[in-house]
Amino acid sequence: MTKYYTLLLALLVLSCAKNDQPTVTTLHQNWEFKSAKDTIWNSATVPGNVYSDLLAHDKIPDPFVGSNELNVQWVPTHDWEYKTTFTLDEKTLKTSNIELTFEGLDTYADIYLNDSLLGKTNNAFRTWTFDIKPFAKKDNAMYIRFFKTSIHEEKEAGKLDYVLPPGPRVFTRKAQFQYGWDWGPIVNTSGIWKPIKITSWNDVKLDDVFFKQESLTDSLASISVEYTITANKDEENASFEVKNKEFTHTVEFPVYKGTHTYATRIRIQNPKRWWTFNLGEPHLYTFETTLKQGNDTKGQQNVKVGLRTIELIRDKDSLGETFFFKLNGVPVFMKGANYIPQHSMQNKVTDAHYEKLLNDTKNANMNMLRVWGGGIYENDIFYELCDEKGILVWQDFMFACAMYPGDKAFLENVQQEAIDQVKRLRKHASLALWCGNNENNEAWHRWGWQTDKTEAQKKQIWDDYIKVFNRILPETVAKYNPSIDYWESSPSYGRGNPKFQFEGDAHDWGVWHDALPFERFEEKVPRFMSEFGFQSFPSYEAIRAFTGEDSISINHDSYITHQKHPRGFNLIREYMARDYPVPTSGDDYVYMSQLTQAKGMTMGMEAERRAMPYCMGSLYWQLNDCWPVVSWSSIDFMGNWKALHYKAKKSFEDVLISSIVENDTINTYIVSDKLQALEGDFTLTFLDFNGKSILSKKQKLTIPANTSQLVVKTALPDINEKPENYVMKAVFDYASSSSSSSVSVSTSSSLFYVSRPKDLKLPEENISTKVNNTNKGFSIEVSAKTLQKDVFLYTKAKGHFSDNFFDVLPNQTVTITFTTNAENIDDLAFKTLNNIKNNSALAY
Ligand code: BMA
Repeated sequence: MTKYYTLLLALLVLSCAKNDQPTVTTLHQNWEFKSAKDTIWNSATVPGNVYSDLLAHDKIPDPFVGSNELNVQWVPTHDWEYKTTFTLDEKTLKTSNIELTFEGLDTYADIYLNDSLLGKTNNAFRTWTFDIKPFAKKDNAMYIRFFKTSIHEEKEAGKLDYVLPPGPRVFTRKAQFQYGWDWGPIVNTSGIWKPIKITSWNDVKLDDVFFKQESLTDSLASISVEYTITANKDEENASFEVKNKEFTHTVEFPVYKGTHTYATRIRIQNPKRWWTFNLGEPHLYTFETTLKQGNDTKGQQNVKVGLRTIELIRDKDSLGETFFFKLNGVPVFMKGANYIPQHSMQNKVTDAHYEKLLNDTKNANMNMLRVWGGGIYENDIFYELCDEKGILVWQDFMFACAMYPGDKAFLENVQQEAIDQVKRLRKHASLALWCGNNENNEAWHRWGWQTDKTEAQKKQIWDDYIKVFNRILPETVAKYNPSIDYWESSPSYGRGNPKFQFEGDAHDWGVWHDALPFERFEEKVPRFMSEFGFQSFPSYEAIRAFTGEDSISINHDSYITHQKHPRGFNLIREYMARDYPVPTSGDDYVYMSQLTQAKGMTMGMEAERRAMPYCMGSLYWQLNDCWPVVSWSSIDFMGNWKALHYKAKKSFEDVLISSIVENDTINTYIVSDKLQALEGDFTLTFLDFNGKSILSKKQKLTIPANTSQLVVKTALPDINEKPENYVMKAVFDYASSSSSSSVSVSTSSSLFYVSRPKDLKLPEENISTKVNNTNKGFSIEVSAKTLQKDVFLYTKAKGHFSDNFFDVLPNQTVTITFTTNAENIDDLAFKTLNNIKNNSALAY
């Protein structure tokens, strides 16, 4: 009988349980926009920005095509107005709280609801929430006026008796690259660039949940679950539940009026750690958290949590100071690149773009990206995908190459921005470092910015720097995200200070900006290279996109805007001529520029990896583009891999065979990021270009875990052939020594040429290709009787080659897949270094 009543009671209680969570709706419909100087309203897309709205109505030409960028510069000289109408139903109007949240407004905006001024905004990186209960009606009208940034910038500049370098952008908290960069157009957007939400709720609301890892050992993880609640009044009883597959943890607690953060502790026995994908599994726990009052659910959030420790280790040593990351206690060499925004108009970046770019990152064996400080704090999806894929993130605060103001209003604004962003991003297992800024410190001390300033002005500017980067930002990180290290500025030293080689992180622009030979990368290896780069032309597709012409031109008018670096073309040519034939035709030249970039950059990556543990990071400049352009990127705006991305994939493999000629000797290294020792057979074969073996060596090797080791020395005279006539093939067949129960053998290999590519006596091109259909596109068999160097396959069909810019050894067949939706690739063509003729007289 008692059982029966208990069951009945339980059913009764359950049937009374109600879902009383806040109602959240987006406010993205019916928007219209116009210039404040205009009278006619046109439809607008929200989230969006004024450029994409103008484009949609053919009011501006596409700024990415030709030199149109120059013709759209009137846009930020106007104020822009946006408006919409919306209705609220009875139920919403009856709730005790109605809030309006803008996740991002770009930038200076006055917001009106039903003719009442709700508020003014001045920071595109902050979230703005307004209580709209007093203004809300059944039928509502919203109006936002965005003021041109120059109004504020001129006003603030006028308050100072000095000019803050490099110019007005320092006064406005928005993406700095939109004022123009040496790879990006001036597209100074304004508008509602992130979602708008209306949230209505009664009594209590669950605002936020943060799983703060307190301690982590192999046997136990202790986590403080911090949950933030807003309540209209003190409430007696509420409960907070944390649930996953293994357990349910519930706490009862009284709720206090206002917004407060409460905490409860959970423990996980034998926790599974989160690792980067190359060292383990990026394991994420999923928790369901629920706020209840009685039986009513007041809020619910599902949270993914990765358990790991990550530390930046800076220890003084005999040479300087270390700079490396320990993940779960293990020193990890960071391989990766610098990431910039994917589009000048952020609303055009879809989830699919994030997915593709981060897959491309992982596929190139990169375990870290640096989110560079001149762009944006990325959208949640970026970090969620990094968590899932096991890619670490070095996160800059959004300050770059500038000296910023230090007045009270600016500092308060920055403070709030930092709180918003740190609280949002601290939830991600991928987050490895907070860095104050990009190159501000370096710029102030070495870019001649102090010359026109008085002592008092210099003091003021530097004091203001200290306030932001040595006080506000590190204190915010220490308060809200104490488990993550803060680094004041990247780099610690630029190439102008000899210390760059011995301590901290380095941006070495000796190659490129100082036109030093690529060998510089081998001569001066720093502790952690956080930027180094070299430009190339993008894909034919990207070039066609901005020239509007089918033939591939390297001297079209549109390069006035699509090559932003004043000496860019000269530098590309100068370096090309050092190593490669300088071709006559545009399409050959583009191909050669990509090979030049890939050669120099991989020389850097491999020198840095060979130098581990002295050097523990190689992040090149730059992963991607924000428009079609000649730049330092390895993936162009259309998503095509340049030669660099294919070759970086190889140079970043966990087990790398890398060689260098020193004192007439080829020194061959094996660099292993694996956490187990490796054992196997190592073979070196020197082949002439017809396939004849000149010299061959074989030996057994054991490579300790996580190390770089010189394994073979080969004196050049012993090879008994001129270097322009042979290639060295190295193969390491290995098993990891701890995996004896299920021994799986892996192979690493590399090809190495002693001569510069232009000096090689390559045979004539003799490639044959065979194309077959597959279920995802095509497979292409590439065969040759003699050595074919840097074979580049291309077609107008949109798709991805599994490998490209590869060498085919004599009598070898290489099978490449081309993933595409295209029905045919009848136009498939190839280039090879073997048939490119030098024309050093080429003018462009
Ligand atoms: C680095 C970056 C960028 C710039 C790049 C190439 O210093 O931080 O500012 O685009 O150099 O010049």
